[in-house]
Order: sequence, then C-alpha cells, then structure tokens
Amino acid sequence: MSRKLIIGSSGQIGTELVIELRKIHGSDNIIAADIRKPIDEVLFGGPFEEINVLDKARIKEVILKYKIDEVYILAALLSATAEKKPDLAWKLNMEGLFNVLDLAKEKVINKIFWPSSIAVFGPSTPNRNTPQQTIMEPTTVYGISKLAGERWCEYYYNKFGIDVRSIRYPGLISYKSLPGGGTTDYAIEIFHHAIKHKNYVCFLEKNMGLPMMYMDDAIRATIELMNADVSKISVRCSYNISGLSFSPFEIAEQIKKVIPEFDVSYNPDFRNEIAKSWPSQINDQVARKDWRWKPNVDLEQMTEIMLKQLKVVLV
Ligand code: AKB
Repeated sequence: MSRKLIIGSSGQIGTELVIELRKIHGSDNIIAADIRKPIDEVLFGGPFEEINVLDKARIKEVILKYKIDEVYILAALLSATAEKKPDLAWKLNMEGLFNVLDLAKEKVINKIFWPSSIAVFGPSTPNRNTPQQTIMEPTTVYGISKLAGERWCEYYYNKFGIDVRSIRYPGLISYKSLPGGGTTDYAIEIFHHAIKHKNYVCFLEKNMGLPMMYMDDAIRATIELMNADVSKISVRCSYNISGLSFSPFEIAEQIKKVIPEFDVSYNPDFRNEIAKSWPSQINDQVARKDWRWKPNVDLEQMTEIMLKQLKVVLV
C-alpha cells in the first residue's frame, strides 16, 4: 500500500486533503505534517509529524520512517503575505519544492503533488477564458515563485523523469479551515461576516471578478489528477482548472438571497492591485480532456453550503 505525506497539513488545502485521503486510503497511510499543530480531526485522526519544509533531512527521516512514496507539498506563503515578506516567500516557496524534487531525484520517493496558482498569470495574460498556454508575466512575488516552480517541475520531469503533477488553483472556498494571507480570502471572510455581523467591508472593489472554486471540487481534482494514468498527463508544469467565477458584488447578492439585511461596502487596499493583475475566468479544456476534470459545485450551491455549515460552526 502506498503511503502519502502531506506537508502543510494545517493549512486550508492540507486540512481537507488529509481528511479525504484518510477516508480513501485508511488513516495510517496518510501522514500529516506541518510546523503548526493541525485541527483535532487531523491530529487525532492518524499520524502527525512536525516538519519544516525547509528541513530536507527531517523530511527524508519521516519518509523513511513511514516508507512513504508520494509527497504533497502544500506549505507556502500566499499572495498578500508574500508581498509583505518577499524574501521569506521566495525561500519557502522555492526551497520547499526543491527539497522534495531532490528527494525524488535521489529515488527516496516516486511521486509528487505541488500546487501552483492562477497567480502565475499577469496583466498581459488574456483576462477571460485564459488558455493553458498563454502569456505569463506575473507581477507579484507569489506569482513569480509559482511560475518558477512550474518551470522547475517540468524540468525535473524532462531531465530526471520525476512524476510531478500540479494544478493552478483558483481561490478556494471552504468552511472547515480558514485561508491565510491570500487575495481571494475575502470570499470566505464575507460568509463569516454575513453570519456574525450582517455587514462586511470588502478589500477588493465591487466588480473584481476572480476565478474561484468550492473546496470539495479542488480536493477531488487533486485526487483525480494524482490517480490519473501516467499516459494521460500531458502537462508537467501545471494544469488550469476552472470552477466558478464571481465578483464581490455577485457573491454578496447571492448571500442577500438568504440574509436580506446583509450590507457590504468596499474599501480596496493593496490586494485589489494583486487581483487586478489576475485573470477573471480560466479555460480548463486541457485538464478536461486529459484526466476528465469537471467541476460539480456552482455559485448557488456553494453559497447554500457555506451559509448552512458556517451557521452551525459560528452561531
Ligand atoms: C491567493 O489568493 O493568494 C491564493 C491563490 C489564488 O493562489 N488563494
């Protein structure tokens, strides 16, 4: 049985990926790892190891201890934090990837998942229906690190035959775990504020449309990509995947259908400039063709799930 190590298991994607993979493969086969303590469900639901993604020796020690053959590297600084801490962002986002790519090169592991982002695109990229292959001139520290990472993934595949797979995640919406330091974080905050305070001051402008996705779809995409037969994988940098696309105004209107008194105002800050540089809607034809990717959850369904679930947690 193949064992998997999830580095960054206390983060937004890591939390839900560990829970889902444990359901599929059994708790003992999914090793959660982070420098931060995870939520109880992850901590007590199976093995947890403290790992700093910058510590290659420690990663190797845990891999050998559990006889792991697949690693998911989810530890990263997101777009807004990366603008404030560019040196740390570059170090964490790049060195973490290299540590794991090199362990694959040394044949300590067989397969890697590494997340990229729609942040690899920039202002010169076509804003709508953004193709898999297009102009990529990111203007953010995070986007530059993700684009460089994509090139390195493809390089390690071409040069050393490393089976590394990747997705360009859009903004991810979930109720189980909070994001931290991203530009798309508003799309989760808005739900928390709608329930708790009935008002929200949005840090993006009203009509700033961005690509988004409900977390269940993102987790399923990750698992489907990793399970896909190797012959189906034609992209070794990172796949575009598309779910939803909405602006702060559009999501607020959806929420108002359930909470009519909800009031939103707009006070754009530096994150609005980041958002402006990204596409508003992505073309994912290649992922659909290669490994039959298809999103399930639309804006209405997502709003309904988020409000229902968060009411239970927050009220
Ligand atoms: C961010 O906003 O930085 C992330 C992303 C789009 O990768 N959610």
